[in-house]
Amino acid sequence: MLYPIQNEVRNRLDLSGIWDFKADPEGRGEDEGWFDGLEGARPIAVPGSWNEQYEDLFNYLGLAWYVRRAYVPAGWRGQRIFLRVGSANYQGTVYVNGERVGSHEGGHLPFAFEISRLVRWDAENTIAISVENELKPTRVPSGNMKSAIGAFASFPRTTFDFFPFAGLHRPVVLYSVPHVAIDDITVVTTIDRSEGVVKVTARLSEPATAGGSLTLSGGGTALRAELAFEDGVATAELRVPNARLWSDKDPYLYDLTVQTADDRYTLEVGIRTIAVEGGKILLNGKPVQLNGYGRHEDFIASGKGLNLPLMVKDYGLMRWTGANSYRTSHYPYSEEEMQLADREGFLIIDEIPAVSLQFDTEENIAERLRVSLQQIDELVARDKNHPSVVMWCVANEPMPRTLDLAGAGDSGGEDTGEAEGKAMLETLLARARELDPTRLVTIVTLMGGPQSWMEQCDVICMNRYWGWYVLGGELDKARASLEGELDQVWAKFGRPIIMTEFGADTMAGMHGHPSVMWTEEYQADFIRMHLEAAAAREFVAGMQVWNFADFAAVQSIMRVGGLNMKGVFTRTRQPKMAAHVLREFWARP
Ligand code: GCB
Repeated sequence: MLYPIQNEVRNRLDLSGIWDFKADPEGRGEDEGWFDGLEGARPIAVPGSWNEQYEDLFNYLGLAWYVRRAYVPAGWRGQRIFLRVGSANYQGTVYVNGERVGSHEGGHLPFAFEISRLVRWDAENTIAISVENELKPTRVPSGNMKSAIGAFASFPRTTFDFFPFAGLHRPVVLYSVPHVAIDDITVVTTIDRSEGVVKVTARLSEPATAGGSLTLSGGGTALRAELAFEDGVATAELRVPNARLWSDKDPYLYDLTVQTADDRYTLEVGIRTIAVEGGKILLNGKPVQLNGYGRHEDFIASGKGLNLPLMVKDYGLMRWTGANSYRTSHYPYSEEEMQLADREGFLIIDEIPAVSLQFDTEENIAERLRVSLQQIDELVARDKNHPSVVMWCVANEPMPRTLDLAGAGDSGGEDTGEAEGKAMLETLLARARELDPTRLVTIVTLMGGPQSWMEQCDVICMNRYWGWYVLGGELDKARASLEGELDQVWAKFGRPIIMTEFGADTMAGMHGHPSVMWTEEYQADFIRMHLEAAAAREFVAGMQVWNFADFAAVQSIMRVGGLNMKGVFTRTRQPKMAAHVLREFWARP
């Protein structure tokens, strides 16, 4: 799943822009041939969520159609042509010139179909994509669960705390490659004293025997190795003397080019290692702290749609607070985000959309396992070459049937689903580790959840809300509970701990002296308390505040105006007092 690029042998045409759009609540489109064009269509922006573009579509999660026409440039003739969708949430189906080409499920990862035989060279081509985002118990993440009925029910009925935005959220691109193309590249870097070792495996689109070359350039270095493809696969190793290592402080990138007789692909490569030793995470053999945020792809009008100016601005704001890290809570972010993270030196915990996994019936669990494994496969395939990605996260807050919030470590004899949960979660961790033994793997755990679910994690990632959902308003007691729990978990596992979430809803502009819940003062005190508790513990390897910015959640009595207000910044990116506290801790000269 190489990112489509433009060079002298590859082409790329971005179809972002205004498309025709029509909702299809009765599912008539396929029978009525909507893929040929939409009657009574309205204009819609791609990328973007439909929910934020039209008021009547705000809560619409059913089927909808996107259509546009495009020429394929004549210069692409003789090459293989693909249509690639960056993200269609949740299920996308592609039609070209009236023919159904294929479908993809899972809302946050790219998919591409070859359309060479369908392309018209002498006329415009009609490209249609239907997208459907129904909430279902078997999907990942799940919705419309029976258990969600009751006082804490939300609308729409998600199992997760963010708005289920729908649509084409990332660019749709046409691209072309030579007949025998470079299909995949895997880069693994290690360090041998002052040398950087770059091991590359390249795969062709055919099991051919062929020659090729590999070059690495940057910082005055230019290295070359021969590639001998057998059965379409070749490997080579380059040793970079006095390598300039990639890190959060110096995110140096080399250019790596794979060249074959017909094709050429260049990607940016950072030489770095990531490991764990005792209570420390080691980047290039040296301890590093992952300070930053849990985030969301979320903004007014664009919804979950790729928003490049916002992305650049957010990196600037994160840096301004001194952050060097974030988690792609709770789904894979755009490829453009990952590229920027490589460039800007952010350390990423890369997460699949397995948020709030529940362990109810055997059939549901089996289906969610299948989808989650698919998402791990696709995520690792997409992101494996990004130096910024240091850890795979295979689940956020899997849910036992009952919670042990007092932390007593027992559930009073009730069946919490611990065994089923453990089996599924360990299968997910094992898959990520098998696909990529060079990175760390983790599960982000829920307050009061079974500790046995952490056993196979390289890093213990904990979401904790001492002082908010538990002991709200009592920060002194909250601190004692937090410290007690951190010390207990460290004593038990002896592994680095990252607090992947801690936060307090805060209404920007609301003040209190003394500070009370929802005021800016309370959030500032809450965050200070957590950072102090962490600073006193060497085994705490990272602190990620929930959340970077206020974001759209679902409607419930917990979410004022449908927003989760735990942002350090407002949804329009103005700092709350807490931002200055973070600067004090993280951005000190
Ligand atoms: C959590 C979830 C996150 C929620 C957050 C909250 O534990 O992982 O998705 O938004 O709590 O604010 O309640």
